[in-house]
Amino acid sequence: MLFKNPVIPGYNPDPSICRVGDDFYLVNSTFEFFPGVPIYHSRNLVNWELTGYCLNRRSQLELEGCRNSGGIYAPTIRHHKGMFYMITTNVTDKGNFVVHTDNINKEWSDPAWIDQGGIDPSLFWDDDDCCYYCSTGNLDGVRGIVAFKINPMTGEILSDKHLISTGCGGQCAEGPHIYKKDGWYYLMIAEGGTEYAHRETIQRSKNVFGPYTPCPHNPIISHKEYKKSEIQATGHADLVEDANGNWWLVFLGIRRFSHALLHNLGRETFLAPVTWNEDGWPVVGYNGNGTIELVMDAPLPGMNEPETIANTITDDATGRPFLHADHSVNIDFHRDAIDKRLQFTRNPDMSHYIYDSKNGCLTLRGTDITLNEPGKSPTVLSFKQPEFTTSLKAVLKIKDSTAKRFGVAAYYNNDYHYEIYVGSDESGKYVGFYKHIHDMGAELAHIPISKEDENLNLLVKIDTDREKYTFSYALADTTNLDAKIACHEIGSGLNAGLSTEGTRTMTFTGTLFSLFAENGNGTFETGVALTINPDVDYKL
Ligand code: 6LW
Repeated sequence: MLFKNPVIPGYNPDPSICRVGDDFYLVNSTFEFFPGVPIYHSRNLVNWELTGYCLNRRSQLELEGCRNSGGIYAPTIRHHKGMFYMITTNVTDKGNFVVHTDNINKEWSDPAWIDQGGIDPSLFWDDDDCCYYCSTGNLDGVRGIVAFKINPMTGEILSDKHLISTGCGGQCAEGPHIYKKDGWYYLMIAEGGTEYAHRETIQRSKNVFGPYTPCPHNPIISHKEYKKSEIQATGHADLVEDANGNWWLVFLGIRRFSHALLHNLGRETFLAPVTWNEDGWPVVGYNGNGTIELVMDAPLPGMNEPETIANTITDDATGRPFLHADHSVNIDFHRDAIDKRLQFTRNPDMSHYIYDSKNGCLTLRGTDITLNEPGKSPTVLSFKQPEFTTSLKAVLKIKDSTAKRFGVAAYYNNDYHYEIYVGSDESGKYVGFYKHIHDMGAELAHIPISKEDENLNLLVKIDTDREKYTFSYALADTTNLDAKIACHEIGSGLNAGLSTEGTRTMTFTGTLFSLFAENGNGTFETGVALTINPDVDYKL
C-alpha cells in the first residue's frame, strides 16, 4: 500500500512508538508548550488521531520561566504487563522522570524523578521482567549512553550505572532505545546532532550492558549524503513490530521548503518499513542505503480496518492503492470541549480563556504579556502548521472587543511571528499587520475601521506556500468561515523568517498558527478552518 511521509506532519519531533494488540501509540516532544507529550493513536501507522496528552497538569509539567525550546525534550512510550509508561526530560525542572497509567485515555501519574542527568531516557523490559533505563549521560567524565536497572514505577535506581556506548563514530550519541530480538540486545541511537548530519545507528550484544558490536551497514538511516532529497536530518528513531510480524521505524525528519537548507514546519514524524537481513541486522526502506522517500510502498498493518478502507484511494500516477491521510484542521467552537490540537505557551492561567460552546465562540482575555515577551505565558492558543500550502480562516468579533490587539499569528516563538489583528488605539479600532524577526518588529499596516464598521466582523485569511505567508482580510456581517467574500491582502512574510535554522537561540520547534489577545479581551467566532491545498511544484 502506498503512503505519504511525514505521517504526522508539522512540528512533531522525537517520535516514540509502542503497540498493544492492534493499536499503536506514538508520542512527541513538546518543549515550552502545554499540555505536554501528545498521544497519537493509529491502527495502520498512517492515519493518526491525537487522543490526549500525558502531561496535562502543572504538578506533572512546570514550565515557569521556560526558555524557548526548553521544557520537555524527547519522550519514550512503552507498555508492559497492562501498564503504560512515558519517560522524558523536563530540562526546565528536575530533569528525567517517568509517569505511568493503566488506561492511556485517562490521567497519568505525577512524575517519579530519576537521579540521572542527560536527556532522551528510554525503558526496556527483559524476558525476566527486569526493567532497564538508558539515556545520554556522563560517567567518570566520559559522555555517552548510560544504562542501569530501574523500578519504572518509582524511578529508583536498582543497579550500578554502566556506560554502554559512546556512539558508532558520530558525535552526540543520543535518543537511545534497547530492544531484544532472537537472543540479541539491540541498542539503537541517534548520532550527529538533530540537524543535517543526523543519522541513526544500531549495535548489538549478548549482554544488556554490552559490549556492543556496531551494525556493518551503519548508519541504518541517514540523509546526510542524500542532498537532493527534500527530506533531511533523519534520525531519532524508534522501532516497532506489527501484529503481522512486519517491522517499522518511526523517526524525525525535516522537509526543506526550497533548495535552501531551511525548514519552517519543524521536525516531523516519518515512517519507513524495516526488514532484517540474513545476518540479523535491520535494513530501513528499500533504497538499500538507509534513505527514504516521501511516498513509499509497504505492507501496512490494519488493512481491514474501516478507517483504512475509507481512506484507501487509487494513486493516479501508478494506479496502485494509496492510503490517504487528511491533515486539514477544522476547529469548531460549538464542540463541547476545546479542541485537543490547541496548545498553550507555558503553563496557562485558564481564567484568560473563556470557551462558550453554546454560542460557538472563544474569548481570550489578553494581559500585558505580549507575543514578544520572552519566558512568559501570553494569552495564546496554537495549533501546528501541517503542510506548506494551506489556507487558514478565522472570524474576529470587532464589536465589544477591548484588547489593544487580538488576532491570528503565524508564530514560531516570541522572537519570530507575523500577525493580523484588530488593533485599538487612541484613534479607534483598526486592522493591523505586524512582523517580528529577531530584535526587529514593526506594524506594517494600520487600516482604520469606521465606527459603523465596528458592528461587522473581521474575516482573516492566511495563505501559505513554500515561499511565504500571505495575510488578507474582509469586514463582513458573517460568522461563516466559508463565506465567499473577497479579501484584501494586508501583508506577507517569508517562510525564511520563521525557520528553525534562523532562530537566534538553538530551537527545536516549528511554526504554529496562533489565536492571541493582548491587553484586553477579544472574541473569535465559530472556529478556525485550515485547508490543505495542492502543493506548489517543488524543484530543487
Ligand atoms: C532531543 C535530542 C536532540 O531530546 O534534541 O539534538 C532534543 N538532539 O535527541 C530535542 O529534540
